[in-house]
This record gives sequence, structure tokens and C-alpha cells, in this order.
Amino acid sequence: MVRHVKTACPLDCWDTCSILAEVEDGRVVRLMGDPSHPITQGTICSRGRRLKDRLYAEDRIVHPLKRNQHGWERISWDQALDEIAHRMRETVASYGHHAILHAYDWGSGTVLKNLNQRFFYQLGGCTETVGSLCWDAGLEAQRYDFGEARSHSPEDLSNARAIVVWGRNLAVTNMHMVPYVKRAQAAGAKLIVVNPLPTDLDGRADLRIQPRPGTDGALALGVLKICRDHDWLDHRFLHSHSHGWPAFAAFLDTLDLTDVSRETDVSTADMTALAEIYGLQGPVSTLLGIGLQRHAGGGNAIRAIDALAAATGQIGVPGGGVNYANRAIKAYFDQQALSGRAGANVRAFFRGTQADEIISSDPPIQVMVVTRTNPVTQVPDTRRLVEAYQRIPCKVVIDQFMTPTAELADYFLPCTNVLEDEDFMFSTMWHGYVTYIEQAVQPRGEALPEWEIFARLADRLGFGDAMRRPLEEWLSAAMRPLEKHGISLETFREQGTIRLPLDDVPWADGKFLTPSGKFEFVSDVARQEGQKAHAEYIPPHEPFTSDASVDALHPLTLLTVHPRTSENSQHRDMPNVPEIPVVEISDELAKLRGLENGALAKLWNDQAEIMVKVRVVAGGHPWTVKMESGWWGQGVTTNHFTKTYQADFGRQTAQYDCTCEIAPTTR
Ligand SMILES: Nc1nc2c(c(=O)[nH]1)N[C@H]1C(S)=C(S)[C@@H](COP(=O)(O)OP(=O)(O)OC[C@H]3O[C@@H](n4cnc5c(=O)[nH]c(N)nc54)[C@H](O)[C@@H]3O)O[C@H]1N2
Ligand SMILES: Nc1nc2c(c(=O)[nH]1)N[C@H]1C(S)=C(S)[C@@H](COP(=O)(O)OP(=O)(O)OC[C@H]3O[C@@H](n4cnc5c(=O)[nH]c(N)nc54)[C@H](O)[C@@H]3O)O[C@H]1N2
Ligand code: SF4
Ligand SMILES: [Mo]
Repeated sequence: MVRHVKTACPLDCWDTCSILAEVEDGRVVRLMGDPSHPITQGTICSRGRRLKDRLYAEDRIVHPLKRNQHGWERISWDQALDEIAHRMRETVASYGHHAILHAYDWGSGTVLKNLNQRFFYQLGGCTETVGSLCWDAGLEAQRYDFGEARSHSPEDLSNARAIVVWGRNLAVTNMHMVPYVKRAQAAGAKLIVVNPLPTDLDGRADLRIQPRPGTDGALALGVLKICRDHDWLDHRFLHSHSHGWPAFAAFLDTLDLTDVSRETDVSTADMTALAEIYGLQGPVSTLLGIGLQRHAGGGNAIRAIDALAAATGQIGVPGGGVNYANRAIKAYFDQQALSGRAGANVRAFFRGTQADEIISSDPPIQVMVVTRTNPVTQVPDTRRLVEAYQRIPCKVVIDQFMTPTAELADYFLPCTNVLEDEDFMFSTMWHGYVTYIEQAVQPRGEALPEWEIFARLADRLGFGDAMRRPLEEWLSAAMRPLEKHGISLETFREQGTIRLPLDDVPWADGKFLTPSGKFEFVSDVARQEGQKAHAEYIPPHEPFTSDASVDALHPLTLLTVHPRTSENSQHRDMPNVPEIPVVEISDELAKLRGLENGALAKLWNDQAEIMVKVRVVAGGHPWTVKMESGWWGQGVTTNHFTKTYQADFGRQTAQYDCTCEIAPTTR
């Protein structure tokens, strides 16, 4: 008998699709988009569809493993958990809680995953990874400016007269936004793409701006200066709803547009064209990407774009907004009810610099538990990270596959795939629809839900009661803030997908969550936190030379962007991944380096060297090399090349702040 089960994609993605699983005789036979989902409307991407391949993959690990001197041996859950619990107890007694490291990220974003942290807090504390490999500089920037990062509803894009896709690889990373863009364009909206690299949207764009990577802060400030010089400003907004404009305007006066043009490689004509869009052709909806803030001045760049949009009247109006994230969603879920941190003795290591922190740690890390992340491919400076991890005497990885991180471990604990779980999924990246996850099939082999793994460990450590509740209770506790909106777990289960009571147009009432209650061009909070009070341009860490000769040291920027067909590293085991990675370079650079389309080349910098295949693309910032991240092979990952530089805000890594060189080679 065929059954349709409604589940959701747990991947860290803008779109948060609901999925229909076709189940026959206890087996998932097909995954389909859910036509009833208002945003994703029956389509899912290949990453979503491959959740089924990951479920049934032959190399998925479905039994606990322990490393012995000959390699991995299969052991029972009891043995694995007894030994790990013993190790933890001894570690706490001899070194204290901080000698246990919980390294986690958002490889799966469902609600019950918050119980992972609960385990370590109920244990009494730990060292845990904080900061971001992903998007925190931008979140902090918008906290300074608006009080919180909020996005317009996708439907509101129809009110825009211009759409600026600024550093978001929309068609690849946020594909369900594309129909909204197309509909807005059909209704007359202009499309502007600001990205150093060519993107799939470029063919549809009315204006393409390809700045040197890491210089968007200068670009936005320059464009705003042009708006100010022409008085293309919204004086009503500036007067009634903003704070600090006179001081910020005085700062703009000190900018020289010729300098901005030289720094960004964007002509003053293009800057003026963009200024006309913001100043004269609104409402403008800005769709910010995350890649753009993985640079030294990433947070300030987002503040500068916020300022440009605010001063020209794009905030709180239909069809406007600087859409980066949607943190308003957080208010509808009580994550604390699950993670329950109160009283725990927690030390923080930053995700990006964890290697150095582990190496110099006092007390030294004795046990590491890795959940929902594959740091060996995803954290900058892989070589240093592996060196640090190798010093940790006991490493436990909870995953579904033998990733390069798991290969370093002493214990591998197999967790369930989302199709084997009951849970629910929300994300604060974009739209306000959340989906209930019904269990489609029984777990394969001995795989366990992660909460069950931690509950069993807690049983052994004497606090099982704090980790064991009926699933309904956990789910209801997480949803409690929705009760006052008349949404219970039962309604959620019945409806499958619900729309959160969010505003279509944030800040329409002109009331912001900042201390002044206004949009803050100048932020005392930023100043108190040791940041610049207003947006300024912060140049890349890596010295850039406009001398593109091979003699100049690594004159090219290496952008290790998100892969088209994989979620970070999660689909690297799937077919069609070339053994030699493909890098994209502009036709101009190809000519300069004597490289033809399809040629083999050597790509290197001071940290790594690798053989690549060249794909020559028309246009793009000429001194930029694109290589997809999440890849591993030839003994290296993309992050062997990247540095542990931090962006300006939020302990955000600046892994796109990276230079390289490329030259022809033969195999
Ligand atoms: N297919 C796919 N989709 C994904 C993911 C995936 O791995 N694969 N990952 C998900 C996750 S975790 C995230 S965080 C999001 C990320 O979503 P995006 O932000 O769209 O993706 P990124 O690859 O981080 O970078 C986006 C773009 O930023 C551009 N960029 C880099 N530096 C600069 C700069 O200095 N200025 C400007 N203007 N542009 C710049 C890059 O050329 C790239 O096109 O995507 C999510 N969706
Ligand atoms: N050079 C470079 N580095 C980057 C980026 C980049 O663009 N360039 N992007 C950065 C960004 S935006 C992000 S978000 C990070 C992502 O970094 P990660 O979150 O580490 O990346 P993933 O490859 O998604 O790894 C998730 C792992 O969790 C496993 N997993 C899946 N479901 C579960 C589960 O339910 N439980 C457990 N325990 N494990 C599970 C998967 O098999 C996979 O091994 O990478 C960052 N690193
Ligand atoms: S990865 Fe994103 S677009 Fe693809 S199915 Fe999952 S949520 Fe949807
Ligand atoms: Mo991310």
C-alpha cells in the first residue's frame, strides 16, 4: 500500500521546503515537493530529493563503531555509550567540565536537535563552539541598525519596482525566490545583480555590477554619497524614523568617489546608475546574500547597504526592505525550553578559531563530541584544525556518513535521517512557514534519533530524567509561544504547514527595536561593543594587488562559494562529482594566464596546492577565482586554502578573504 507522508527538508537552506514522501511497504520510494506549500509550491531541489539516497545509501553507517589499532570495529550501543559515559565522568572529575568539547553546527536544523545542547548543559557544562562560519556578521549589523534582522514576506516582492540581488546566489541557494523575481520583473520591476562572479540571474538583469570581492562597503557608501549629493533622499524617514543621520552624512562628505571606484573596480557611471535606482526608482527590495559578509568588513558592508536603503526610503514600505534573515521567527519558538542552559558552566570556543583554542586550551580538551557538522571540510584552515583534533584523546562523531571529520574519530555513533524522525522544522533565513515532520519509515539498522542517543548517555551519567520526556512534551514546549495565536501541536500536526503571524512588511509602523526606537545610522550599541559607531569601509585582510602578473604574490581572490548540487559537504559522496575540482575564471584572466576552457591548472596559495580543471566564463570580476566549497579530494579540502580571519562583527569567519594564484600545468 502506498502512503504519503508529509515531512520537511532539514537542511540549512533559505527555502525550508515541505516534502511528500511516498512510502510503500515501509520503504520510501519517492520524495516530491508538496504542492500545498504556499512558497515552495510542489518543487524541491536535488539536495532535498537526495535525502532519500542518503537514507538508503550503501555507505551510510547504521551501527556504532569504535576505532581499534586495525581500523573500525562494530560494537553494541551499550558498549559505546558505557565507554563514552565513563570517559566523560572521568574527564569531569579530573579536568572539569570545560575539558569536554561539544562542536556543533546546523547540518540539520530541526527543533529537537536543541536537545543535544541540553545534554551538555544538564551535565553541568562543557566547552562549546560559538560564533559563525555562516552569517553572524550580517545579523549583528542588522541588530545595530534595526534592532533585529527581519525580511519582507516573499509575496511582498510583487510591490517592488526594483530588486537588487546583492551577493546572493539566488538561483542556486534560494531557488524558490526565482519565481517571485520573475513575476515582479513581468510586472515591470528592474533587476540589478551585484556580485563579483557571474550568476544564473545575470541574463535577466537590467544592470550588473561586479565589484572586487570584499569591497561592497565602499561601494554602498559611494552610492549613498551620490544619492546625498543629488538629494535623492527620503527626508520624512530621515527626520522621523532615523537616528544619527547628520553625523553619518558628514562622514559621507569625506569620501572621494574616485577612490571608491579604484577600490571597488566599479565605474562611477555604474555607481550612479545604482544610486538612481535607490534614489529615484523605488520601492527597491534588496536581497542580501551571506557570501558578501564573509570578508574582513562584511558586517560594515551590510550596515552600509542598510544605510543606503534607509536614507533613500526603502524601509517599512511594501516592496522595500534589506532582506537578509528573518529573526522575527525566533519569537514563535522557545528553543530554551529544549536546550535549557540555566546554571551550566559553559566556555566558548569560536568556530573559526577553534583549532588554536583547542591547542592552547587549559584544561586541555579530553573528549570532543561532534554533532551536525563536518568541520574538517567546513572550517577554515583545515590543516591546523586536523592538527588540533588529533591532540584530543577521545573523539566522538554523531553522523550518518564517514566524513573526513568522522575519519579522525574514536567512536562513530549513527543517527537517524529526517525521514526516520518525528520533529518540526523552521528556519529564520526567509519565509514564515514552518512544517511538521511526520515519521516516514523506521530507522535503518541500529541508527537512533539523536535525542535518544543523548538520553541514553544521560541515563548512564545519572540525569536521564532531565533528558527523557514524551516527544509530544518536547514539541509542545518548543511551540508554546504559538499557543496564544491559537496554534497547538494538534493543529500543527493536522495542518502540516502553518504560517506564522509575521508582518509582510517589517517596520511599517516606523518603530524599531533599537535603543532609540529608530533606524540607527549611528549606533551606541555598536560603539559600546567596540565597533565603529556607523558603517565604514574595512578593506580585505589579504593584501590585494591590481598587478595581475604571475610575479605578484597571489593577486587573485579565491571565492569558495556554496556548491550547486550539494548542501555544503553533505552530497560529496553522490555521483557526478568530478575527481578534479572545477574552478571558474573569467575570460580575461584565462587569456592572461594562458588557460583554455577545460585545461588542467595548478591552483595554490601559501597554505595549499591542488590540481584543478578550468572553466572559462564570460565576464565576472577579472581577478577572482571561484571554487565550490564542501569538496574534498587529493588529500585536501577547499578550506585548506582559507584563513581563520574574522569578519568585523559576530565572530564571523572571513573565509572569502583569501588570495590565490593559478597557472597552467600538465598532469
Ligand atoms: N545549492 C546550495 N544551496 C545552499 C547551500 C549550499 O551549500 N548549496 N547552503 C545554504 C547555506 S548554509 C547558506 S549560508 C546559504 C548561502 O547562500 P548565498 O549567500 O547565496 O551563497 P554563498 O555561496 O555564500 O554566496 C553568495 C554569493 O556571494 C558572492 N560573493 C562573494 N563575495 C562577495 C562580495 O564580496 N561581494 C558581493 N557582492 N558578492 C560576493 C558569491 O559570488 C556568491 O554568488 O545558502 C544555502 N543554500
Ligand atoms: N570555504 C568555505 N567554507 C564554508 C562555507 C563556504 O561557503 N566556503 N560556508 C559556511 C557555511 S555558510 C556553513 S552553514 C558551514 C556549514 O558547515 P557544516 O554544518 O559543518 O556543513 P555540512 O556539510 O552541512 O555538514 C553537516 C554534517 O552533519 C551531518 N548530519 C546531517 N544530519 C544530521 C543529524 O541529524 N545529526 C547529526 N549529528 N549529523 C547530521 C551531515 O552528514 C554532515 O556531515 O560551512 C561554512 N564553511
Ligand atoms: S535544500 Fe532547500 S530548496 Fe532544496 S529541498 Fe531542501 S529546503 Fe528545499
Ligand atoms: Mo550557512
